[in-house]
Amino acid sequence: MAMALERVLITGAAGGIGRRLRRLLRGVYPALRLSDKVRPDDLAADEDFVAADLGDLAAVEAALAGVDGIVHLGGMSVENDWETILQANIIGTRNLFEAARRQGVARVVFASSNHAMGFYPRRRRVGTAALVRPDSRYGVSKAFGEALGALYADKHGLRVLCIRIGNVDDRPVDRRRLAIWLHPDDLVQLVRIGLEHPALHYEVVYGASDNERSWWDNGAAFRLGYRPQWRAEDYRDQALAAERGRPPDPVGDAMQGGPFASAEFSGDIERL
Ligand code: 15L
Repeated sequence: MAMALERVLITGAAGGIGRRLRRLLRGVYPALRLSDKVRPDDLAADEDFVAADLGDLAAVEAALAGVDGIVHLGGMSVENDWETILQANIIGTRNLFEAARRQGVARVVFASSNHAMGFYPRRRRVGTAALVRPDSRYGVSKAFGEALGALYADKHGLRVLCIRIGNVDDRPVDRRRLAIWLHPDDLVQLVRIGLEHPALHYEVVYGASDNERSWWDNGAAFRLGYRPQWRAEDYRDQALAAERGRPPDPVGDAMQGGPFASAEFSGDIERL
């Protein structure tokens, strides 16, 4: 039996995934609140929006007053300098979980990323029990968010689902994305598991559609009832065509994180 939630908050509502999700979750829960640093330019008159900078704990707490479930998409969604990652993703995520605890929020769905595991080679199949191997400062911040989620679940009783999102788009756009693509409908399915599954305590799952080339073992998601409806291979020809003429990237092409792994690389490729 699914748990009934009254009010759900989406942070990062003005971002790429946030914009899609707020349309797809409209009407699913009695009330949907949106938050971001800036007001989305396409906000409808009947949408409930609260501006909040994730770096400001009091503002975050105010944004999630009266909420019983959160989909936390806010923060930096790509690599950046340490200071930016520290503020947006480390302090920001700490503020989010701490505000959730203070306000008695029951559930948090944390948008983690494949980049928490991006330094695993593509030839290796990884599940959620493997050690984290971030490919970037951004990936480290996502691993931190997952650890924080575990702490708030174990110590304070929140129910937390961390989704290591691959790449959310209408279709997979290149070879790497054929392995990690996540259709928005399948993302909604995972988010709803996080917000509604009655037995959820703390889980990490991969956010991927039904991708033949996937290098992830997503048993944890399947055990929670996830049944992806979209197949990356249906878009194979277009995705592979986009690769033509692309210069080789020895590190990025071998690692799951792709360009996030090869950016600023000064390590030993033989030891990876
Ligand atoms: C991510 O985590 C990013 O948010 C997204 O912009 C993509 O770059 C994606 O990973 C990816 O790995 O393709």
